[in-house]
Amino acid sequence: MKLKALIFDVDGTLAETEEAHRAAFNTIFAQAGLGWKWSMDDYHELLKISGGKERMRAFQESLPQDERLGDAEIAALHKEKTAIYGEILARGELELRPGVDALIKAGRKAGLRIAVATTTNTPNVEALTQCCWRRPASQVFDVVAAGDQVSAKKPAPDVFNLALERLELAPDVCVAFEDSLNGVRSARGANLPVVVTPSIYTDRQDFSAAQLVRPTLEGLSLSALAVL
Ligand code: XBP
Ligand code: MG
Repeated sequence: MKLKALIFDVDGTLAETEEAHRAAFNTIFAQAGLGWKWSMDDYHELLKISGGKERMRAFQESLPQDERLGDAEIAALHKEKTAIYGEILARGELELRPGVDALIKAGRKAGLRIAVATTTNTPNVEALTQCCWRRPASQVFDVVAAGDQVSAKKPAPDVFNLALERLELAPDVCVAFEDSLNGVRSARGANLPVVVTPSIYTDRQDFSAAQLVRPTLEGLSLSALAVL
């Protein structure tokens, strides 16, 4: 295949962001006096639900009806969570996963387009590029397709299809990079070959539908991707 674009998932693939997300969620729960606190074990289960607002809604299903928040309250809390997540990333402590920057640089050098297809929202993508590249997302990626721009989040294929639409490319000249089963299902649903690098919260998931599973992107060549 004549490879023309690399399409990256964000959370768990570009960087191990989910501990920052979990800290931001727990901070807003405490500030709101909800008495909710998500442990790593809780979050391991909750991350099977794609999307922060959807995750909060799924979590409160286990609570008595009169303790559940309405959609407007969840949306307001999630907006605050996004602001806190941005503050956490602004500390500049988060690093890209091994091999990510080298692969993006090699892709750029070979004239490939670089895109993002993520469940998280555009402010969080911006926070990550500022933290890890010290640049706006528009200077790191040619295309950003984010969860707040599609009606159905992963595992639906919508966000990868949006990335392909904006790239004006067919899936057979692109490769997707993911860390989760939801992400693999989304990429495969868009007919994209997908490379998986399991992350701290997804390492026990089933990646049999992926074309390649590697611990990290280190040492992955464009020629190896072109034959997927
Ligand atoms: C992972 C997700 C997101 C993040 C939290 O997205 O499912 O929901 O956990 O971000 P990705 P939000 O597709 O990049 O792996 O709170 O903004 O949803
Ligand atoms: Mg992910």
